[in-house]
Amino acid sequence: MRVDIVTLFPSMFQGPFEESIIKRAREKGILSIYIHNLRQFTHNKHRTVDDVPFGGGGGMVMKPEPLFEAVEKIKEKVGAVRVILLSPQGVPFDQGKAKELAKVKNLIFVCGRYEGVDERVREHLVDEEISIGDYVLTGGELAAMVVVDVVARMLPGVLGCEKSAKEDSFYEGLLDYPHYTRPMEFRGWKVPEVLLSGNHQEIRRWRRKKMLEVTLKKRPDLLERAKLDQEDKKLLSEIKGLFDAGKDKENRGKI
Ligand code: 4FV
Repeated sequence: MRVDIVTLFPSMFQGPFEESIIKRAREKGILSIYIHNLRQFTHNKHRTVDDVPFGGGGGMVMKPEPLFEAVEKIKEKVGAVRVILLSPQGVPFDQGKAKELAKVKNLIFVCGRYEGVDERVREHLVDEEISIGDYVLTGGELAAMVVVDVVARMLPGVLGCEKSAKEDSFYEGLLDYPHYTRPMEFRGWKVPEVLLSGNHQEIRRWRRKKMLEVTLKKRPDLLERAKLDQEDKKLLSEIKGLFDAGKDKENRGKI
């Protein structure tokens, strides 16, 4: 996969893409990342990339010309590419969107600043908009980093043998099961026996049950969308039974 990022702050990308998994993915040639300074695509003395909003109001708006020139220059070099604008108006980013983007060969990310980009950029230059959350960032750079990080993990060969993305939280729309490592007992807190049993059938069942339990407790909204098989539904009814019993006991306690 090739990723091109258009930004006013190229140096922001120094840290995140030069460590650990992303660094190795670049070294293995699975992922190549190119950072472009938007000012390179201006031609006046002040290298202007923004201007006052028509119709008045505070803040500045990013001009269309530098952004169009930047993206079109990259397209000349890269060919077929999907252009993504990071903005609060975008489609909420999630693992499903990441899985979809991981299948795309070339991506260009446009990082907004100030009040945002001129609307003609959104209408005529961008293929899709993505939002990483319902809050306002100072710029699209952090959002681009988040999206590239999540998508990179989904690329075949990026996650070594230690883990496959298939085991991820959210891969099947559920939260992850609890993880334990040595010591077996820490400050009197023990690791669940089943994980020490070597009985992989039992361990798989326990982990599945925990994924359902944790998701029911922390993100019941995800359960509606999750793909659950018969065994899951059976486990879930057991869990709900326990939950309700627990609630009743709790309520009885209150009386
Ligand atoms: C954002 C988000 C975001 C809006 C104005 C940058 C800022 C400024 N991007 N998900 N939430 N962008 O807040 O992606 O230009």
